[in-house]
Amino acid sequence: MTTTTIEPKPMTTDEPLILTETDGHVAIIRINRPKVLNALNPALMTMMAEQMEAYDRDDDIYVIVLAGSERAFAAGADIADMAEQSTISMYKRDQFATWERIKKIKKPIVAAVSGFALGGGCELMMHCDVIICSETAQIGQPEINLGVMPGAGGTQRLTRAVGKALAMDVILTGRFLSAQEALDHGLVSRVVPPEHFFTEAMQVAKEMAKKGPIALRLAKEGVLKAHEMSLSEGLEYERKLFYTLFATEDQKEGMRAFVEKRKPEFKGK
Ligand code: DAK
Repeated sequence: MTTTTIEPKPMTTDEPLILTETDGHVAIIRINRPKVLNALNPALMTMMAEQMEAYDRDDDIYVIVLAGSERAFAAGADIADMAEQSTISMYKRDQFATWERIKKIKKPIVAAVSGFALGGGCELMMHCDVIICSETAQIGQPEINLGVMPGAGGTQRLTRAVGKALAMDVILTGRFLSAQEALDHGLVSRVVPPEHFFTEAMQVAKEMAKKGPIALRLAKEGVLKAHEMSLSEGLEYERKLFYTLFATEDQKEGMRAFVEKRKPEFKGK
């Protein structure tokens, strides 16, 4: 019997795991492991969480865009990195803590998805708020082919998005959904031709960045609560968020601008 040891692909210091830039009030994070179809290793996930938290604290940033490449948003967690892990080593690494940090980002995140969004890549996509998808996207949770199952929210978020029957189909067979299927079942927000997926995501982010940043954050919080609360609790929660916005200057500005028939100038105050 031959034993194969699988080593994670070496990282060189001249290849940053993520690339970042800003455009006005929009921050862009690009996943950058093209040789392995943007497979997500712990170092990359930690860096992404740190960067998102930094943008979440930055008053000049209103919206975050998360993108991969045209070929792959992310083809999943790094299989080579996980292959020889044990229950105890996975437990000790506690990678879920990093994903929890991404879940807690308050500003809206727009995903620009093209090519593969698989396993952890699909789960990362589902952590985002608005999902702009190329016609070429292939979306799935193929962990079943590796002898495991989704671990970063796939069984929960996919089921809530597309319903039990389709979630079971995708998770138990490992098949990929096309972009159109994902759109038809409410998993993604918009589907556009491949050459436009990033520019469309930027346009959506810039449109959102014209709004009041506090209202954006609280509206995101309200929608996310819909997955966690009963209807009456959620409605009560929404009402409190709504009242809170009347303590902001942006509410006065937004409503006065409407009455005065001019464009509002929101300040995030
Ligand atoms: N990990 C590592 N390397 C990957 C990869 C992945 N997920 N996906 C692709 N690659 C690498 C390939 O090994 C190949 O490397 P070389 O052979 O060139 O060195 C390179 O990317 C190009 O891939 P292919 O040659 O396979 O390209 P094809 O176009 O033929 O196929 C494919 C593309 C996406 C259909 C295929 O690469 C594929 O099936 N990839 C694996 C997809 C998959 O099973 N994804 C789910 C992984 S499990 C957790 C959080 C999350 C998770 C787990 C824990 N915690 C918080 C603890 C999530 C788990 C997963 O995502």
